[in-house]
Amino acid sequence: MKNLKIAIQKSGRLNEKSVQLLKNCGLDFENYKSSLITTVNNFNLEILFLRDDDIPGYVAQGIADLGIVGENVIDESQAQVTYLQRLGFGRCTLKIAIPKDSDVQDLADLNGKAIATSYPVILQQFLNEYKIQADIREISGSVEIAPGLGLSDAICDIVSTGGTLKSNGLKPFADVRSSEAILIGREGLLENPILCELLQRVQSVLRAKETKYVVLNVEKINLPQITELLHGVKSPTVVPLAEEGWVAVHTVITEDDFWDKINTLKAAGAQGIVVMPIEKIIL
Ligand code: PRT
Ligand code: ZN
Repeated sequence: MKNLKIAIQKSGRLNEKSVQLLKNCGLDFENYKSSLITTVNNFNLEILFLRDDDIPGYVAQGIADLGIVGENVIDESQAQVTYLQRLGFGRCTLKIAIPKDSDVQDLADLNGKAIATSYPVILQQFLNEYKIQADIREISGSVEIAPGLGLSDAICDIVSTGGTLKSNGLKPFADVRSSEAILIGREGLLENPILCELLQRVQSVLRAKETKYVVLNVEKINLPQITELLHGVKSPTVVPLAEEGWVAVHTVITEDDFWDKINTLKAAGAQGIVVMPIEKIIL
């Protein structure tokens, strides 16, 4: 069968997690920083290492079959690609930010103002939506310094912690769109058996990331209460301990209500709680 090609970022914020995701899917490959392409030894896949901006276009043109890239970059490129899977990393928000002492108070105040950005397409769509006429100044990097240099009244840029804004005397003003890394594919690829296998593996890795394997000890008399609390998980495994009257309970807990559940389990008599990461969950 013909190999598929997946494009991932060569270096930058998405590189490490993209490589890690593919490795967690059981793919064996050398991550040579100097090469642009590598072949996976145990799967019908080649990996292309590209600048993130090039990935949507490569996938839309069919030069790569798949890609891992931020939604912000996909939208800005306007490339026609299929969203296959949200990946849960590279989370950030494209925001409009203004100098701390700016007179801009609501969106309408942006009328007639200059906004510096590397995302002119997305910003224009946002301004159109709110019927704002502003002057978009496209710059390719270090957007945060534009107001300080007198190049613009505001900026529109990616924010994650907000530290960069703060250190440049800016404050967030409006959210334009949120973004995370996405697995994209070229159109018409969905039936491909290599993709189906890869998607299944990616999803099992993501599912595992949201869950933890928990082992706890409990006195037998408290067991009904503990199993009741674990309602929602397929019946937990219960193993007798050497100490008379005690058992170990093995179960899986989801990340979102993790601490609540641990605390109620403790209150119900759970002791010696051990929490372990799960590598994969195959349904
Ligand atoms: O070289 P190449 O073109 O491939 O990479 P790049 O330099 O264009 O992109 P890169 O590696 O910086 O980011 C890749 C993707 O990561 C982006 O397209 C986003 O989808 C996502 N991402 C997540 C971020 C951030 N968080 C982020 N914080 N991209 C950029 N930033 C920058 C932002 O531009 C600003 O300069 O970080 C700064 C703000 O960070 P905070 O934490 O100070 O708010
Ligand atoms: Zn880039």
